[in-house]
Amino acid sequence: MRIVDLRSDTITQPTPSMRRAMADAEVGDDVFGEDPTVNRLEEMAAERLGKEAALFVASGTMANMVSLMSHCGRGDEIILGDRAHTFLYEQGGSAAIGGIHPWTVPNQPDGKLALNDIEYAIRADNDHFPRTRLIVLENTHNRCNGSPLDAGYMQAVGKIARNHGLKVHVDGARIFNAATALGVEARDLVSEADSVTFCLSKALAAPVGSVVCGAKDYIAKARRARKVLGGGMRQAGILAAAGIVALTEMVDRLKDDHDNAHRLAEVLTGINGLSVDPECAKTNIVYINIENSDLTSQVLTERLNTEGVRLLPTGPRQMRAVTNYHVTSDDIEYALGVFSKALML
Ligand code: TLP
Repeated sequence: MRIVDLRSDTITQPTPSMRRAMADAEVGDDVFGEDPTVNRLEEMAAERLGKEAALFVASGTMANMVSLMSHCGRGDEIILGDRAHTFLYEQGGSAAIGGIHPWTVPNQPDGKLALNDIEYAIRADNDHFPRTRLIVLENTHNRCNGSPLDAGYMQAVGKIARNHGLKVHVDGARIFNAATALGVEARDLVSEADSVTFCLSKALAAPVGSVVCGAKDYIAKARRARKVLGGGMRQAGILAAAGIVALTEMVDRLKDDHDNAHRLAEVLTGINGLSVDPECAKTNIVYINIENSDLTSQVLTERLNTEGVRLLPTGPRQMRAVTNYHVTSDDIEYALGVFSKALML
């Protein structure tokens, strides 16, 4: 059966060139700092994001955890969006593991935090309060239609942070999607950020891994945090080799994923019983709402799945489609046909 897997871009399999690079990778013990392939990936990543140094870690969740632990001590507070991945989907690790208190402010539909909401959330120096240390942004914003946050906004948040002696962390799991959609370099989006993480294992199709980028002394702290979380990997060059291919060969093709997402949104919005805002499909993520109250996302995704089209239910009447490396424009047309059929049942 034809499969069109739109559940996530995390489902992507390593490309043939990644598999070759992994097989041939020169490796060493990375906890000793002796893995040449990991070192090369870290240098490349730092350069791409305009930072001094970088650290290869196991996952996006670990990248965020390590970053937060390196900025904050126990009892410190972070300001982040109420739809942030770090808040919703990382087991509350910042509090559970780092002792870090989250203050959430509402994410706007485009993934931004209103600047006056950020200002309002910054604590005064008072014995009753935790100490505000960090503002966390997500770019692109997964739960807000995969929206890219533009450089002007990122700079405005950076300015607030500097005025109050705070740091800025960017969960840039899909920062290259943001840069592609906005027609800028990824480094231009994070020039004001003290740390930025990005995922190799999502839209860039590597099998494993994320990278934390920042100043040299910050990355030295992050290396310690990674170790205590059990993330010191040894001959990790096998994985980093795929990451190098991800950075060199997979960034330029992201526009195809965005075009496919836009096409999907554009046609689905015209189908009776569904609502999608094609204006919101700026990167590779599309949220589809079911307007017909008798139909649940569980039932509709099961119907689609019987014809090989896989989506993720994200609410009782909401589903998510994420275009990715394995999905062609032809697959999108096929998926659209399956949607029409499934809604007629
Ligand atoms: N997102 C996954 C799921 O967890 C929802 C997905 O399929 O989109 N930051 C952002 C913005 C993410 O979207 C994700 C993963 C992470 C961090 C965590 O990355 P991993 O899964 O590598 O720990």
